[in-house]
Amino acid sequence: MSKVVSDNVIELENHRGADTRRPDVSIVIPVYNEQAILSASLSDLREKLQDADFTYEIIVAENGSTDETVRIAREFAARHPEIKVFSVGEPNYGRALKQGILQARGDFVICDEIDLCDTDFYRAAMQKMRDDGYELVVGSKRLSGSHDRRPLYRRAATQVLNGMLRVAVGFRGTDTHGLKAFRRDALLDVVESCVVDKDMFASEFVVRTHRADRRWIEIPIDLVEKRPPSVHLFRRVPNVLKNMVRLTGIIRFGRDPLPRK
Ligand SMILES: Nc1nc2c(ncn2[C@@H]2O[C@H](COP(=O)(O)OP(=O)(O)O)[C@@H](O)[C@H]2O)c(=O)[nH]1
Ligand SMILES: [Mg+2]
Repeated sequence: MSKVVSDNVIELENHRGADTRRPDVSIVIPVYNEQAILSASLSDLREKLQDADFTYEIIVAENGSTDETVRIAREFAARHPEIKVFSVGEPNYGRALKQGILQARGDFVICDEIDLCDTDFYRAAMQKMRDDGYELVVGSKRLSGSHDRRPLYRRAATQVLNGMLRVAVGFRGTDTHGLKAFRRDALLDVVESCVVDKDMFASEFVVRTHRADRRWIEIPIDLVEKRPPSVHLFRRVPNVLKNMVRLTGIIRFGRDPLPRK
């Protein structure tokens, strides 16, 4: 089992394995009940990264799966030292992503999803960070030049979320979920300052980066998912709304209107 060192720090299962050099890039992938595609996706990703001009680790950030995900991930990590796995607690996308980022050792962090594994984004984002000095690169589904192949109701949901974020916390971009890449040193303080979890952590991170006037940019992506989402959109709505209220209170008024007990 992974060892929980403190609330935000988890010791990864094979962090102390053979591969002790710090990689250029840490790829953080939250996973939940992904037994159907996990092994094939990780194999495919390793293959696509064979000619990358950076070294990397892949951090599989699991929580709450009830299927074979954890066993498959551990077996994979046992065979490949650049793959790390941790698995702690209840299903919570934002918490897994944040913990994965806090464990990352690379100069750059790329946040991906197991149904995407978009290495074209990695290359484009690395160029923006290394050559043009950007600190955060968001892969946006909503820019001109992007292709969003999801069903209409999910594209509409992204627009509704963006609209709420614009009104509530002054969001200035076109997307907060999904693919992101950033310079770890430059944005670790922003990650640490985030307070909401689940689906809204990713939005809070992007919004706080904008508000802190860091160097950010959005680039278009071609979004092709390997399968529909594991948790239905409508089941996520109550938490998104609750965390939107919390985020608004904290960012605009410096106070959590729904403090946790
Ligand atoms: N650790 C963790 N990962 C999750 C959870 N829910 C979704 N994920 C992962 O987050 C990524 C995106 O999830 P997906 O179901 O495709 O939802 P989408 O972002 O709306 O497309 C995938 O890699 C999922 O396995 C969760 O509760 N915990
Ligand atoms: Mg998806």
